Amino acid sequence: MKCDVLTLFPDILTASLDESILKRAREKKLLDVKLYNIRDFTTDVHRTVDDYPFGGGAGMVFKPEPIFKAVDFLKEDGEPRKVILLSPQGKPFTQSMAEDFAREHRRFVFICGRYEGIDERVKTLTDEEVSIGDYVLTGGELAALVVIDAVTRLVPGALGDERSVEDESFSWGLLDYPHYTRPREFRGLKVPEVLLSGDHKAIWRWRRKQALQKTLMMRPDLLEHVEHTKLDKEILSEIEEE
Ligand code: 9D3
Repeated sequence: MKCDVLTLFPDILTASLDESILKRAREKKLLDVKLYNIRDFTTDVHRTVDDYPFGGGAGMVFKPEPIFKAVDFLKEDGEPRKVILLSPQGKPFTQSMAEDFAREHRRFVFICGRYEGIDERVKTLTDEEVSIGDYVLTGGELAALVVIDAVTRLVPGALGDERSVEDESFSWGLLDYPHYTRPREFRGLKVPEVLLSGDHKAIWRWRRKQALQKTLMMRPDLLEHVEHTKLDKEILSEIEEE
């Protein structure tokens, strides 16, 4: 996957790209991220990227010209790409969008907004407008990083252990079950006996029950999309009785 990121603050992304899974994916050439400072695409002596809003009001608006120049420059090589604008008005990013991005697209341009907004005409350059959730950030950089992170770990070979992707809470459609490692007892807190039993069927059932319980408590909305097996229904009625 190749990502070009257009931003006024490229340094916000560098530390994350230089650690852990993203770093390794880059070393393995599974991920190639290029950061471009939008200010480098200005043409005036003051390197202006914002201006007052037509119609009045508080705050500044991101000017269209430097963003158009940057996107034109990136498109010079003629390779197909998906242009994504990160914005609070965008479609909420989900795991299923991450899966679509990982499957369908080799190459992305992320445009990170700042200020109160971005000149609306920039949207004629974009294929998608994406938000990462209903809270207010200071700009699109962290959102771009979230999308790059979530998509990269779905690229085959990016995770050391390929099983990890499949095993996850979201592929179950449920929240994860609790995890324990050594020691068996820590500050008086014991690891549940069943996990030490070696009884794999009992362990599987315990984990499924914990996942169902946790999901019912924290995210009942997720359960609407889960198809329950006969065993699930049995576990759920057990939970109801408790
Ligand atoms: C009151 C108007 N505000 C919109 C909610 C103005 C505004 C606030 C923050 C405009 C832009 C921003 C900066 N945020 C992003 O660029 C952003 C974002 C976000 O704030 N939340 C979730 N996802 C995203 S993606 C880009």
